Amino acid sequence: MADGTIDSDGLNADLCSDKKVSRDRVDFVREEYKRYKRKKPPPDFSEVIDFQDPTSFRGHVEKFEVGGIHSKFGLRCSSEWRAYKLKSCPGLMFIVNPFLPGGQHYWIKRCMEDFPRKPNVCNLDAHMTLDPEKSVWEISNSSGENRGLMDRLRWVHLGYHFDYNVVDYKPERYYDFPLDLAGMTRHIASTIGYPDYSPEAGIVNYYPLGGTMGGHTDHYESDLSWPLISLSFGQTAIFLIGGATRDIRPEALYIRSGDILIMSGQSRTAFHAVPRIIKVGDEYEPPPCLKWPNGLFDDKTNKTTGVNLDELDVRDKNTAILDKNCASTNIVGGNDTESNKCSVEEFCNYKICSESEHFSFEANKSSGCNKLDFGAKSTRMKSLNAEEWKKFEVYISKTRININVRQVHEQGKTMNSFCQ
Ligand SMILES: O=C(O)CCC(=O)C(=O)O
Repeated sequence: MADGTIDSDGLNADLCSDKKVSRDRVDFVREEYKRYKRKKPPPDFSEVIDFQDPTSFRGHVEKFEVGGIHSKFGLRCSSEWRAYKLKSCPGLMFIVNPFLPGGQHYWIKRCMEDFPRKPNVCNLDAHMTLDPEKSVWEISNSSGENRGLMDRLRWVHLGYHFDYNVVDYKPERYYDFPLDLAGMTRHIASTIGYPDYSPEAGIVNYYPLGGTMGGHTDHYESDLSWPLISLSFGQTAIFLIGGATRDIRPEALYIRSGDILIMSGQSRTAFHAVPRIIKVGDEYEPPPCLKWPNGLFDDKTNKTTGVNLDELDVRDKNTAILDKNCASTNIVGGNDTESNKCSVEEFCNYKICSESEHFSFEANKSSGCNKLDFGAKSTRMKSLNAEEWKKFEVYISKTRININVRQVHEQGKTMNSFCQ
């Protein structure tokens, strides 16, 4: 997380941590940040690396293969991921939207309806006392004086909370890390070579269209050898990634809805920033991959018309576009025939949540830990249907959501091991 959190309307000033660059050295992080933030005249975007068009940036990016035969947590089978490294920044990995149709909808709903609620701490706590029984989303949709509050939400902490006042994590402020998010980020980490990853701390950033995040490094975790996993949904960002010091000129990348960025190795402590959010599509429209009918199908198959969504067999349709070797996850407690027949709405509710419950079972089994339970509360959600999605769609058509997940402690000293 940045010491300077999202800067857009004065709610969170950019307190950009490390501006101490000696006079004779140029602060390229700041220079590039200002360049890409500029409104008039707008910057030239031709140098912004686009992982959707890797051939045009061949000198900068390099494809790498990831193994794996399971499609889990709303993600495609990992052997199908379009995964890249950035040559200038060792350890930085970029996965172009690996979400299955419907997967992004699930995580967006989680970020809007579920994560911004007590006991999680958010930026609004500094300004008001939030109803502990309601999420910010619920308050925002009610008729009271705080109607529209969601537009002022900038960040929410998950799991191990960071305290900006003392600029450190506080062990007494550890709440259950969301089980499903833990499962998904463990799955991602293990796919890229970190099978023992323990997601402990998360920050969900909510960027309005004018939102930015100043240049910073994330170095407060006591063990920096674990990757930072960053998931983005909604509007597109320009993301800057530099090096260990501000006098290394950062490269600019596009991060679009569904993209996953991983900072590991040297890149884990590299300077980075978000100077600009770019509106995609028409005014009240989300990015195409988040429109309800489009979001449920693969654009290659383009089977978006004339299909009864309720009867769609998600797994069959998806396997049609997946590699033949790609097995569907075994769902604990569900018989396979039944899981094959889940409807689109149930995809979120049933598949991802069942996988989370399985994960919780495995996590607890291995740690023998029941007290903190590693976020083992059931995450089963109410059904998400097209009608309900419309409410989320309005918000995501003017917002970028970023979930940033970290392991804080070295292995064996994770929060799991504190619960005796
Ligand atoms: O929004 C992003 O992509 C980056 C967020 C970030 O750098 C942070 O939370 O520290």
